[in-house]
Amino acid sequence: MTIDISSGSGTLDVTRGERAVVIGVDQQSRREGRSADARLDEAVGLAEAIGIDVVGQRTFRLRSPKPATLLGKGQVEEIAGMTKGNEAGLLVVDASLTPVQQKSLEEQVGTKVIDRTGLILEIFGERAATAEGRLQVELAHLDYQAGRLVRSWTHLERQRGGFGFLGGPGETQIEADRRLIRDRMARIRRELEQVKRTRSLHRDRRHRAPWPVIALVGYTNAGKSTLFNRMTGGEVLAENMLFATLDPTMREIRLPGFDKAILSDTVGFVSELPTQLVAAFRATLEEVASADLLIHVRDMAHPDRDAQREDVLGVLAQLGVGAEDEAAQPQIEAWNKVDLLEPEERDALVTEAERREDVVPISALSGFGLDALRERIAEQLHHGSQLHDISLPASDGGKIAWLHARGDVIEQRTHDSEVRLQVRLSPENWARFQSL
Ligand SMILES: Nc1nc2c(ncn2[C@@H]2O[C@H](COP(=O)(O)OP(=O)(O)OP(=O)(O)O)[C@@H](O)[C@H]2O)c(=O)[nH]1
Ligand SMILES: [Mg+2]
Repeated sequence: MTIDISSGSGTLDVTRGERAVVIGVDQQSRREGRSADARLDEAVGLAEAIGIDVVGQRTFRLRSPKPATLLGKGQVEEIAGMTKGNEAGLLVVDASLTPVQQKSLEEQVGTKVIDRTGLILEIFGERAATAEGRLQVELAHLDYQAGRLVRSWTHLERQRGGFGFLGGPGETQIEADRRLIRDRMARIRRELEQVKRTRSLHRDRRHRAPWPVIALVGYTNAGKSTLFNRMTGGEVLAENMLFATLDPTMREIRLPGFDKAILSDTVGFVSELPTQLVAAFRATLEEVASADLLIHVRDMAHPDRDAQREDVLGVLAQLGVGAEDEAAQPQIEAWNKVDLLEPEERDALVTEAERREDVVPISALSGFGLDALRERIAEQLHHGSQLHDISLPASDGGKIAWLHARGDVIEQRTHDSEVRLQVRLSPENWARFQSL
């Protein structure tokens, strides 16, 4: 793998229209509850999301992973036959490859090879549209490369027969590369800090208004942007393409009983999201963390809908907005795409949803269920919120700002050095306020 630190483009040199073979790896222990076919389809979808021309696809079953190539010898030969026969210049392996495995496969198959993490980084690198998004992707990418350098370095040491050998030419080069990467990462982190400061100014301004914020979350391609457009009259890109949305978008929506509310469309989640990206997108998903309500949009017509739900909850937990968190915001599940279901299954879901408070069956495409969803959102936002009379020293600007951010400040009066506020707060926020 070549490392081009100067360009800062954050790509692994995959070109649009490149002919590729996509390989699924069926390991019994991995990604439980998913069908191998749906998994392979998702990997093909990821490849197509950056314009790769998928000319062959197949899942290989793996009994025991081989350290050198992951797949067995015969399997690697078959794959080489597939890439040759299809004139493919790229092999996408839907698994996590060690640097050594990636390199050996490149040699034995005779094409470039990228793994799932590399593929997802490619997509994010191509899609990120805002300055912050681009910086975060680049950071994630450098982190990925740095990891690869460290590992190939220990590999080289092993080849040289232990740790006693210092100062070899290979090591010097790798050390130099690592320092370049570290420097560049430090610079990006500083730039990100700057961007974040600007953004939080914007957010403070927004939050000072007592409008509730609702964030759409969900697996990629679940229909978040379609729902967002339906509810806001907006024109966000909604496409049958994985990771169509990368940067969050906010817009005003109308809700019964509210002057105004803000809906936020966000990046979709995917299983085995590279850890570098979870860290990198935490900031982008601050919209989610600071929202008053989450709507988890689910594609109920997808065969792996339950495994996808687990993935989404897992990522939310990693972001610190998991359901286990006591102070977590309420969540509603929007059971989307019910128009695609057989009538019996649709009826069964509708019946189940009627019994539950936290679920609304919808079709973002046809508009079915959207009025019910609006009502449920309004109910949840009002649910249990109460008026509190709070007195604070006028010097406590932090807490006063917090109340404006989290609550609906009805009245605020200053007497000498004391500020009296009348604030409507949800029980969660009241508990949070008391522990400030
Ligand atoms: N049949 C049907 N298709 C839907 C429905 N909602 C969305 N879709 C389709 O699903 C695909 C994905 O929709 P998006 O709104 O882009 O999904 P997303 O969740 O924003 O996806 P990412 O931004 O990639 O995470 C599009 O082809 C939509 O037309 C629905 O209720 N029924
Ligand atoms: Mg979207």
